[in-house]
Amino acid sequence: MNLHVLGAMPIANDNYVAFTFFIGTMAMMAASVFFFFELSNVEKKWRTSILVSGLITFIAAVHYYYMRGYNLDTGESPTFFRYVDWLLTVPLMCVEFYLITKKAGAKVGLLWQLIFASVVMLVTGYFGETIYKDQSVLWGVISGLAYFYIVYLVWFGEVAKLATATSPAVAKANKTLGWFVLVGWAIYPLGYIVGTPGGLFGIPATDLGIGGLNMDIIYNIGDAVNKIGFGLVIYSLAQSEKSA
Ligand SMILES: *C/C=C(C)/C=C/C=C(C)/C=C/C1=C(C)CCCC1(C)C
Repeated sequence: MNLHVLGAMPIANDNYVAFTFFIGTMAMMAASVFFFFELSNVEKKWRTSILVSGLITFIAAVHYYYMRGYNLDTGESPTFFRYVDWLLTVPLMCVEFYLITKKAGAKVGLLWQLIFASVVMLVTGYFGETIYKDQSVLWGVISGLAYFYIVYLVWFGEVAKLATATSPAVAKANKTLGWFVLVGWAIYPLGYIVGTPGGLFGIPATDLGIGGLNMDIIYNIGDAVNKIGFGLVIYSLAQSEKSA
């Protein structure tokens, strides 16, 4: 594979997919610089959380750089890079939940539960998008179950309980992160429905009236909203507790 990773190839005016990969790269890079520089601007107890926010967007920036080149070169979805990126960044988002609730006694076991559910969610989604395309509905449903388990933990389970026990500011931040998981992460199954032949439980995306949308554009929007948004919630939590 000979990728245009240096980006010598121009983006055609009407190539919206390539454009969102380009903007995605820039947005992730800018967000990483922001989080890394702000490390010195937050209290010590928040530094690891802000560092993880920066790592999430930095890992995404590197993957977006490659995905952008791959997509320009082949015109195809960079599914492999996409899932490698998610497999690294989504568990790091789980680490964020663990870090903010650690003070109230979050155990490493809870972190592993979150990470395990996220890996199941992503690996089954990868199966449905690549190896077992014909059974994309089945794999999408299994992935969805793991997704709802994460939603449950954050909204009603151990994470929610610990967040309430930590401090009002952490409880509030956990609520906001919970909305990101419930609404922001729901963007991804939409991309999956649009991009896999099974559609929604066998209804093709075209019949749902969303067939004209592009899977990569939807995933790219999801990543920008969720990776940068997550980091900013953690950042404002750190700022709100600055003088406390
Ligand atoms: C930074 C990347 C993030 C936050 C990625 C999140 C990805 C998901 C929540 C994906 C979920 C999926 C389903 C719930 C069902 C269909 C298959 C997936 C993997 C797209």
